[in-house]
Amino acid sequence: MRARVVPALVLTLLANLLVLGAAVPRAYAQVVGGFDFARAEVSVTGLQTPWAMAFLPDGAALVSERNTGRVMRVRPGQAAVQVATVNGVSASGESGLLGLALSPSYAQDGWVYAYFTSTGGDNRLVRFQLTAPQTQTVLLSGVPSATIHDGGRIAFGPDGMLYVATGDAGNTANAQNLGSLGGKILRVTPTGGIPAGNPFASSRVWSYGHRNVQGLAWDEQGRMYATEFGQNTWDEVNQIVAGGNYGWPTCEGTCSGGSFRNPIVTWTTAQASPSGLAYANGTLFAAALRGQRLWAVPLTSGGGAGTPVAEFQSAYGRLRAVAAGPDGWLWVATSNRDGRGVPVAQDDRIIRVPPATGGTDTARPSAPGPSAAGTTPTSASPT
Ligand SMILES: [Ca+2]
Repeated sequence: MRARVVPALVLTLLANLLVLGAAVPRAYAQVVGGFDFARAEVSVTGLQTPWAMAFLPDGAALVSERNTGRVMRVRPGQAAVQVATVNGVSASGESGLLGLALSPSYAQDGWVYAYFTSTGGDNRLVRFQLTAPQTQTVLLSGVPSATIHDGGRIAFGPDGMLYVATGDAGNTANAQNLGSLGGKILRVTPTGGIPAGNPFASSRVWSYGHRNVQGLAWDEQGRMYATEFGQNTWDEVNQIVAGGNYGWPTCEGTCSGGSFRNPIVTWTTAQASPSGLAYANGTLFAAALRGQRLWAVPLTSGGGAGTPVAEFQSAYGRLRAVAAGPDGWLWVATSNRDGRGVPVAQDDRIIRVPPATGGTDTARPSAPGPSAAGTTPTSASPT
């Protein structure tokens, strides 16, 4: 009797699944990580290689432009306004004006932090206030620079310290050299000093063995994550711990038997080449350059990764930055004018994705149009 009932049940279930599958609207399938990708909007256009976004108390975003050295203020549906220029930016290849962050107490102190490749031949960190934007104080200098692998993301952690992602600057030996600031994630005080609690004595180094880190994010439990570009094979998302050695240049991707920390996610460099990273709703969002997509990575309760889901695949071209906005929307910036993309007239753009539960927005009816897919690699290891 059971033997007959079970197949019948299975058939009924299968039939229901087929019907459901046919009835499920496309929009439903595009709700990922709490955001409704079917309702994404192009909110800002006409930027020149935006690299980082940081939100002001009034909801506008400051955006760094890599090649111009400009800091722009943007609001959805409005033209971008230049509010500062970072002094002494040297932009070449992947280098230039990169990371941007606001003080956690911005409303009181007004500090804007920027990380850039300088005409002095290093990568450095400065801060300034928008009321006197040309008065810029160098907080940290001497980070190795090159036309490739400059890292560049900066972000304040939940501990109030500033984290600075660097790259090996094309010299792989920097990554394992604790005396070099290259190939590291650094942790510094809001004035660039060495905070209490760093893992190595008298050092700004928080983690090492990195090739090129351009994305930093923290989950609700304060766990830290970073994206990292692989060389030819494996890109990585790592959970970052104090003093951790993430393997480069000995290990790319996952390696067994060593003392290195393995990534929680790997992708081929064609699938990803991940730059910016954001966290929202139990999910990491990684902006992929060469992969031309936004990866959503669900996190497990233990801080590991579930199965990543790709959104925006080839819809907007190369993606550089992603941030969870104070408006509840997910903000994503393109990088189609960086010399490796195929820009459309509106580029570069910021696309916003509304939260899945509501977020009716009437101000910006702009319809996103897919851009031309494909890139023209200009270096041996393009990202
Ligand atoms: Ca690694």
